Amino acid sequence: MISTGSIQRIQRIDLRGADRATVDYRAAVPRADFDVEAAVPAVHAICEDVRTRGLEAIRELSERFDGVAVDDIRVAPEALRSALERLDPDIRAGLEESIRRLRATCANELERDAVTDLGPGARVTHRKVPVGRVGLYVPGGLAPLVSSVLMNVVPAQTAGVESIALASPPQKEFGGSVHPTILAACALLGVDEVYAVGGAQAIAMFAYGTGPCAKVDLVTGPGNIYTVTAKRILKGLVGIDSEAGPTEIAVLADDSADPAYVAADLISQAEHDPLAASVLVTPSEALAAAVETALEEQVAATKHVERIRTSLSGPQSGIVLVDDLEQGLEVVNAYAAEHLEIQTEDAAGWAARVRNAGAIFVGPYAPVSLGDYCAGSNHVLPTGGCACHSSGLSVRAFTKSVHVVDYSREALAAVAGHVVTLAEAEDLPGHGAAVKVRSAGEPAE
Ligand code: HSO
Ligand code: ZN
Repeated sequence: MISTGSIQRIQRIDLRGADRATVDYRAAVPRADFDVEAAVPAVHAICEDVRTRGLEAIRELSERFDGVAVDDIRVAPEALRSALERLDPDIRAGLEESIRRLRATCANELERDAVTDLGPGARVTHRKVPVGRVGLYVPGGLAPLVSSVLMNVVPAQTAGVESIALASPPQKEFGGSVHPTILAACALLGVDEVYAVGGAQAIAMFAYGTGPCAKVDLVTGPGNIYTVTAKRILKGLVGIDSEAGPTEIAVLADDSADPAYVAADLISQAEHDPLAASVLVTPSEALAAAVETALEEQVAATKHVERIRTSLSGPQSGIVLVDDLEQGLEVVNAYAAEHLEIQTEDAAGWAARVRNAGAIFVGPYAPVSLGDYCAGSNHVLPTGGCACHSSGLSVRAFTKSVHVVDYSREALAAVAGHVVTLAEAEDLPGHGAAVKVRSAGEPAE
């Protein structure tokens, strides 16, 4: 099924004529080698080190992995203030526009309490409660992802989270502090608890409560193999959002798509990481060929050409040829990409039929990079196929719900017989007794 493609070119995967009843589309479209299980032993050792030796371990791990000694892991308030003062005005304007759009969508996502009256005096309320304290992770890595600060903080603030801490790797060139643009974004949003700690040790710090950082209830944010693995290991001790690993883009396109747009969008996500995945799914041989040509031209003109070439020519990227858009839809639903673009005739119609994707971008004027910065949607999204069961960050990710049960004496009496019967059916008579004791001495009806 997998056909040609030299090491330097994007591979082609030909699914035309495949037996749709038996083909395993998930296996046919390969993913990056992002083996969380394989990283567990090393990351477990880091987490244990932080748990048992605390701040001392964090300092040593920062020296080892970030190449910088950090005395005070908490960023001083003055550093946050001065980063904002020195922020380039154009970057500030971009951040403010992004915040404005995110706040608008987040405000609209806020869920009300659901109050249900089940009879006179019988009320159940599904109450929405913000998580108390969250730890937000913002990667440093190959690029300081300042936009990820907004994507984490705005939904948390809109949900009403009272205590927000943020961690990002210490940067050698900034004296072991967090990247100044990230600090400026924190200051812009009023987040003043910021730690210069990266990788698995940051997730462990949040989960255990280490040094000056009190334990959090929930950790969110994207990251590399180490942070994702730490989240998997520490899940339970803390809540986590989805596992967001190397970025992925899938494009479902037909002859109506502009090959220059498709190529540019595939490149935009390949730019993140040599492990990033860029996948085009199309029934059009002509589009596939035109996108290959456009890729050749556009990649040569990019700044991070090596990284992009590695990602596009890697086993996790490819052009998937299908018989028709129906089959293409099956492929993209099975693949469950972090980002899915639909560049077809009637793009909205096809988009409505997608079940699995972290976020869907409809038509020629909704590129993924719009969503990365300024669409008003969130860019912290499930990767690695997790979009079939998980969602991206939103206000809901920072909100819990609790059922509040409020019954009067009469309302309890009205349903007491059923409770007693069901308790007896489960051979748990003590359950029934807890209801009967409340009607003892009441006149029989
Ligand atoms: N595409 C990344 C997010 C990002 N892009 C941040 C640019 N900056 C994962 O959704
Ligand atoms: Zn991006």
